[in-house]
Amino acid sequence: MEMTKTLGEFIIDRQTEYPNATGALTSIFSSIRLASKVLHRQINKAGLVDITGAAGAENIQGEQQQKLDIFANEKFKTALAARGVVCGIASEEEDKYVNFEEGNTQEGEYVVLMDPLDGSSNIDVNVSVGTIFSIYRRVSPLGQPVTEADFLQPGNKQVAAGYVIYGSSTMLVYTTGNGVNGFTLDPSLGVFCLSHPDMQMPEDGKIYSVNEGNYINFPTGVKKYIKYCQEEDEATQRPYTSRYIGSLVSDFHRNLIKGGIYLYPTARSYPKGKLRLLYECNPIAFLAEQAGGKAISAPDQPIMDLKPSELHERTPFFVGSTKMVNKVEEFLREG
Ligand code: AHM
Ligand code: MG
Repeated sequence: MEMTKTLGEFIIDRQTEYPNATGALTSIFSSIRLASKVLHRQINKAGLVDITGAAGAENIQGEQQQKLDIFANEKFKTALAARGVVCGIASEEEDKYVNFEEGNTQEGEYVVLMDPLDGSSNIDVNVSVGTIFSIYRRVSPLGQPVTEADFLQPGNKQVAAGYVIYGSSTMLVYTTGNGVNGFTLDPSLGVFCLSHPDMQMPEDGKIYSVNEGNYINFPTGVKKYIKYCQEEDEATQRPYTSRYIGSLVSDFHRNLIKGGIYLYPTARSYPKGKLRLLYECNPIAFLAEQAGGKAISAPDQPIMDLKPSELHERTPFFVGSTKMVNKVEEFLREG
């Protein structure tokens, strides 16, 4: 077997490209890598955990069995807290941000925002789920307690972002603003290997991904775009193909590789959209743009320019191949 570069080697190589690098980011990636391997192992036996948990969902010590999303949150939190370079995290699973430095004198320069187990409703049916993460430099002074403002930064301030997809194989895909690279876990070695160097999202695509069950309540522009996707036209190779897993990481990952668009507009149950700006949309938007794609919340409104006002803020989300996002933008503009 030809040995490819491991994620660890790749990060060290890249570090020399940044003259003032302190190694802190490398350390954060080590934490993420470790936690994702633990999660990979747990997800792979999720069906078995369900069997043993069936009788009252308690384990042998009489403790309540942890749901996998809580488990994921705890593992990532612990791994990120351990190295002293992250001053706090915000997570879809936590009401408030978590200060890692309470009662100690660490001087973590970075904050991490994450959705530890996105698409967790898919776990019960053995469908892919993911972890999404986003890394920022803190804006509050070092040595002071981390503040909410450290987390409420626009996506264009992200230092790095990525996801782990626990699919037919487990992959870690990330960017530090210098392209997108994908690594596949070799489970027998426990090592992520560079399998998808310099990922590029096709400029155009033929796949649209949306929960069409919400159609009746979609804005008019979105309804028209969906009809456009379904119409026959030889020149543009329509009708397009509809693919929707209901797991953002998996839907985005497929569209990143094959070309496509993912839409989560406003809907009756989600008047502001369903997806979270900080934990889901910003990191995915960063990856999309770094791979040559595009992400908006409305016409002429790039996701990463939005100024967040609260941690769990939601937004409509349109992300994918640039030409497809441009097209939906046209329809949204016309209303
Ligand atoms: P979650 O963070 O509660 O798992 O919700 C986010 C998920 C995304 O992964 C997915 O794209 C979307 O919700 C699916 O929503 P729906 O079931 O409404 O189509
Ligand atoms: Mg989520």
